[in-house]
Amino acid sequence: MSNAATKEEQALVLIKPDAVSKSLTGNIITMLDSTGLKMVGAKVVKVSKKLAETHYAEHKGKPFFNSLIEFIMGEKYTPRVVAMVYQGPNAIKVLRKLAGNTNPEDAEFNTIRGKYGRINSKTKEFENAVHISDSPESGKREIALWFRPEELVE
Ligand code: FUP
Repeated sequence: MSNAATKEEQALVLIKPDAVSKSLTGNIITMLDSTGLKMVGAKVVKVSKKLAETHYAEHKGKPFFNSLIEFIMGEKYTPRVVAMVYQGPNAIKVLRKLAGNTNPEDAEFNTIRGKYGRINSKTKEFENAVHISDSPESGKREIALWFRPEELVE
């Protein structure tokens, strides 16, 4: 019997180059783990142009697309992205609430983006620390892009 209240889901979580550069990886993982969800995959990735453009395909053509690609490829800070998969009941909803608003200036202070995100005063870009899949379907699509099945320990 399916039960929406306890749906087991997987989400791709990325700690982006801004947060990795600020040595926030540990703090962010502590916040992610405090949800009670289970980390089933983790690695450091240097993001290729192909991976960046496929991951952000839905934003192709938007004014911020090119800077988004450069940002996740590490051309502004470090080329290190920490990629993880979290799993558990309602993982997407729980993690996106914890991440906070896409615009870090609008994010609640107790969220990851509220604590650690900023709008870059020079470039006006959102440096919002994390990416979280926005639906179970995008979770599946994104996890398949970033991880091989044998890299996940469920
Ligand atoms: P989110 O699902 O919260 O990560 O947000 P989106 O998928 O809408 O956006 C992905 C990334 O595009 C954001 F993390 C930052 C960037 N973005 C902008 O720079 N400006 C915008 O207006 C919207 C998104």
